Amino acid sequence: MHRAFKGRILALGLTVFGLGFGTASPPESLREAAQPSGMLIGTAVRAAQLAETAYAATLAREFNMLEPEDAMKWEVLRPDPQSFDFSQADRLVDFAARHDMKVRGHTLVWHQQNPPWLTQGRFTPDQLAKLLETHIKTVVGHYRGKVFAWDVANEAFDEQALGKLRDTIWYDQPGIGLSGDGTAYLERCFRWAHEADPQALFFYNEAEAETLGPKSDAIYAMVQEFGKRGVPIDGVGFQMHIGNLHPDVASISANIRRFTALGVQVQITEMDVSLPVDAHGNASAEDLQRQADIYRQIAAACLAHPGCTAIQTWGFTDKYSWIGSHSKKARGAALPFDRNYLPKPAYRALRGALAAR
Ligand code: 9MR
Repeated sequence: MHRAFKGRILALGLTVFGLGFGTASPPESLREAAQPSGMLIGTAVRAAQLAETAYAATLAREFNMLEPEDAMKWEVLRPDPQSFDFSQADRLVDFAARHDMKVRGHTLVWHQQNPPWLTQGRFTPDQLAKLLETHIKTVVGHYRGKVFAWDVANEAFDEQALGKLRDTIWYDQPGIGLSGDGTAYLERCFRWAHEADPQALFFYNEAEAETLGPKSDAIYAMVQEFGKRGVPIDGVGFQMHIGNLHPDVASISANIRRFTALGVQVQITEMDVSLPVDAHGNASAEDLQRQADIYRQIAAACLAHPGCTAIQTWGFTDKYSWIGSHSKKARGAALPFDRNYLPKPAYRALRGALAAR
C-alpha cells in the first residue's frame, strides 16, 4: 500500500469499529473532529505571532498540523549566499513538537520571496544549480525527521500561458542548466530533496489548478510521467484560495479523484474564502453563510477520497491574513476565526464536515 494512505485507512477502520460503543460527546475542536478520519487539519503560521496568547492557544487547540507561512522561504532562510538562518522556522517546528502537530515545509523552489543577492546576483546556470542543490539539501536535511512533507516546488506553471512552465530564475532566466527541457529542472529538485530525507513526502504545490483545466492537465501529465520514471513525487498540493463564491465543486472533486487514482496524495494546502468587506473589515451575514457552505463542501470533497490526506487553511484568524494587503482591504474575512479569535459559521461548517466522517 502507498504509505501515504495508511494513516487515514487505519483511522477509518477504528471508527467503524468504535461506532457500536456509547455516544461520544461532540468534538470540541477541529483536530478532535478530524481524529476518527485521520485527516490532517492544518494552518499556515507566522512566527512573530506565537507570542500572542490567543494566537498560540487557538493554534494548539484546533490544529494537528502547521506550515510556516513565510519562515521557510529563501528570503527568510538565506541572508547571504553562505549562511542559513533557521531561527524563525525552528521556533515554529518546536511549537509543533510541543503540541503534537505535524509540520509541512513550504517551499524550496519558487519565483517569489527570493533575496536580492540571489535575483540580482547575475549567477551562471552552473552556479545557480549549485546554490539550489545546496539549499534544498541543507534545508531538508536540517528538518529531517521533523518536517514530514515538503512543497518542493510552488507555482511553476504559468498563469497566462496555461499549461506552460513559468519563466523564472530556476527554469530559464537563466535557469539551472535545463532551460527548454520542460519539467526536467523540477525533477532535479525532487531528486535532491529525496536524497536529503528519503522518509519525507514531496509535493508539487500549485495555485488555480483545483479544477479540471489546462493548468491541472499539465500538472497531471507531469505527475504521471514522473511516476512512470520513478521520480520521487508523493503528492500534489491544491492551494484553494477561493474568491468566486460559486466554485465548481464537482470539477474540484473530479480533479482530486484523477490525481489520487495515479497513486499520489492530494492535500489542500492554502484554503481561504475571501469576501467583500466594508471599511471596518466586516462581511455580510449572507456571505459568511455562503463561505461556510464552501468550507463544508471542499472539506467533504477531500474527505470523500482516501488519498486526499490534508485540509489546511492559509492562516486561521482574520486578524492575520494575506488577503487584506493583497486586495487593498476590499476583500477579507477569509478564515474560520474572526479578528477576536471567535469561531465563524465557516469554523462550525468545517468542524461539522470533519466530524461527519
Ligand atoms: O501569505 C504569504 C504572504 O505573507 C507573503 O507576503 C506572500 C508573498 O508573495 O506569500 C504569501 O503566501 C503565498 C504562498 O507562499 C504561495 N501561494 C500563494 C500565497 C498567498 O499569496
